[in-house]
Amino acid sequence: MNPLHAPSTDRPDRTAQPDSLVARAEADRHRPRFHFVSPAGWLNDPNGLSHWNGVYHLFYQYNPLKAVHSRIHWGHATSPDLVTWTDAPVALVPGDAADAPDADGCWSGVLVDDHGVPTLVYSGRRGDRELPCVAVGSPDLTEWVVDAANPVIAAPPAALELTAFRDHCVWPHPGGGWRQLIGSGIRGQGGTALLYESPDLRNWSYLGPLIVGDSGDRETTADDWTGTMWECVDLFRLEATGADEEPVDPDVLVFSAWDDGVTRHTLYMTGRYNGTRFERTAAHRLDYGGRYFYAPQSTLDARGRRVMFGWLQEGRSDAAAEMAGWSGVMSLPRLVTRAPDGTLFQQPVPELETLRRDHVRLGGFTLTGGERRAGLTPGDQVDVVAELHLEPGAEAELVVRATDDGAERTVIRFSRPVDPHADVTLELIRTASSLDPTVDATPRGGPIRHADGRIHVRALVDHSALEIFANGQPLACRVYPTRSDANGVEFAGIRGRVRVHEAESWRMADIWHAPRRLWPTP
Ligand code: DQQ
Repeated sequence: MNPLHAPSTDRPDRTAQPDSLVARAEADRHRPRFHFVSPAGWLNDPNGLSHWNGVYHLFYQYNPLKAVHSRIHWGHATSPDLVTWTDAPVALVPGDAADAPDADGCWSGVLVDDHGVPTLVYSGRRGDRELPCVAVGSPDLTEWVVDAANPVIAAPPAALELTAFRDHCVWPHPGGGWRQLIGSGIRGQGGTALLYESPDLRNWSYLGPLIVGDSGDRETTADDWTGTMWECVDLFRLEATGADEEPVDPDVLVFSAWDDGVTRHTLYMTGRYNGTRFERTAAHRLDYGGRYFYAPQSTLDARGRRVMFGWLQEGRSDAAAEMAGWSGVMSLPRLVTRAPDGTLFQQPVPELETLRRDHVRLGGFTLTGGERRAGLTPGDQVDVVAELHLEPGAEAELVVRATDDGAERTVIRFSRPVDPHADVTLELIRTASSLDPTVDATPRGGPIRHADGRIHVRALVDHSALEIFANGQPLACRVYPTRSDANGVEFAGIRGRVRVHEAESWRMADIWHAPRRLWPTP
């Protein structure tokens, strides 16, 4: 049937797939209830993120057959509000014919509005090669037909020795036509984003590398190492909030640093896109969870907000995920703005507050070394917000998913150095998060900007998914407590004096109510 392989609703095997995989996934206590997850099977990157005719569309890398990364499809869900989601039919299915350009998978890509025609640009995988492909959608975005001319770029630029060539960022060029970035890496140099132009999304001319990283400028173990290939490049303009003048570095280039099959972490550069090159000002870590917030994609919604999702990878073994029947969590949608220092400021979209239930508020209190304070909503599905003030030299913890005896506890620690001008350090300590010795317990963390030791912290706990925001700096991670009573939430003073001005918490409501299908119908 290829190269024009049919829209997903006509494929013969889809209803035959046992929805018992869904039942298995739903039975897993580690499965989040207010984050987006696939019906079952495997989920990785967000794709095609868009706000189309007032509806948010989230596509994602999906294997409905098994919780393993293999023969990837594009799952699809819609939302009126970024909170609740309705499954839509699987959008892209790997081509049937052995020589189809996407016979071995429909890898990551984007959705663009081609003069009213919804159009996907994605990486078709065949063998161990990925090449750009295009698919055109019905007006309601539920049916997709791949282009007869796929792949629309026959090969990577011949003059370059590349480590990989995949993932797309596509935007309309102000002068007409389109521009595209494809993630790549130049052997012996570093990651890169290759720039192309096209009049029609089908015929592309190579313009050159937008910017090339230097994989030799850091230890390969550094948490800001730029890797040997950049996956899922995302270029967008973000004006400084409230600034009168245009900033010198209005543009942001997000990429996921990859190395020889290993997903390392996500970074971003601030700078200026001048039409052919990206003039970089600075580079930063996007999320202190490292690989736990990977391959993000963002879109501008109708309200002019930059909304971003990322993939929260698993922290348990492949075998454990496969046994559970599902793998991969989509992050909560984040609003991305600029902090006054030019770095990104990230916070969950305010719409998520509609899920809050059973409010508990603790008035101000002071913690000194050794003191503990409980009283917030316990649970494996909670939203906790606190305003802390750490004096120089002080250290305090917010502990979540804790058993009464402390056998399991996940510790979010803030330490302020004695030097009052130094950053506060955020650490996520997972050594006691789980009694299961096979789950990842490596530490995560990073520096937090602050004014006089003030930290606004928000921790969203959703079973195995944990997202922390401290003064707009995020840390996403995964935890797998084994005990059903690992629900406690408390503050602990470690040293010095810490004032908690206010602390609040809520139980978060489920977003999933109706049974889900591996192959959703319209
Ligand atoms: N995941 C996709 C690729 C991308 C990677 C494959 C990033 O397109 O480079 O599922 O996680």
